Amino acid sequence: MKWKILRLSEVDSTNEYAKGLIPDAPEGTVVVAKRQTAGRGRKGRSWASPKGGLWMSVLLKPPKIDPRLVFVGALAVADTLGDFGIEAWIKWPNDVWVGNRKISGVLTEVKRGYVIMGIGLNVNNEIPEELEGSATSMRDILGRSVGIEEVLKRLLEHLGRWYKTFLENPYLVVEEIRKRTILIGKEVRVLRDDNDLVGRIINISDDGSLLLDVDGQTVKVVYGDVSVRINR
Ligand code: BT5
Repeated sequence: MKWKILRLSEVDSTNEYAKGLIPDAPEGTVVVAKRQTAGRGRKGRSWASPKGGLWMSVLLKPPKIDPRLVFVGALAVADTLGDFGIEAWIKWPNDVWVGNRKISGVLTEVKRGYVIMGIGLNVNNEIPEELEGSATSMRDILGRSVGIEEVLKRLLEHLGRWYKTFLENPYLVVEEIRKRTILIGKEVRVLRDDNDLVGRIINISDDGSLLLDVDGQTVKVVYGDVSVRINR
């Protein structure tokens, strides 16, 4: 993939900005901002985006829209962290965690055949007080600041590689997600709009959905606006 990087010092949300570039911008356009004033997670949740973090969105134009594309972002982040000696795991469907703290989240949105893939990764930024205990950054883990340009470069390399794999065979991406989620076999609570589900994760199916054992019944949870909490 040939990336074309647009750099902004401040923006409301790189996803919104990238969306505004459709349909004129080519696939591979990357919007990076030093700071977001209205960074978003799923369902309008807010995403803390102070200076020092990596906040970016990438425009992709896959042959068809496939929710498993979000895994491509999560795998690329996990591999980037690995390059810096940080061992990360993926929490289905869109989070990257180090130990029991979230370090990154991926938000994919769709517009006119494009996928806007937003990635937020805590690099050297401060973690806001309300997220202390549940979030971490590369700097917190390594005990030193990290060159953000190096992080971006590696992330785009891994993203290009995983996207290529995805286009060739999306099952390989799901297979890798299975290996890197420590949730399989765990009791979880799946938070949904209508009703929560409590069960044990059996597996992630080939189509990317979560297979849950709820009182002996297999329930399929599709990628969407669900959050998974380990039920302790
Ligand atoms: C996500 O949503 O994890 C997707 C986050 C995507 C952010 C990127 S940054 C570039 C691009 N532009 C945007 O506007 N967004 C994308 P979700 O699964 O809904 O998780 C949101 C939850 O994560 C929040 O409710 C907080 O609990 C937590 N959170 C917020 N900011 C965080 C941070 N900086 N680090 C770790 N956790 C955070």
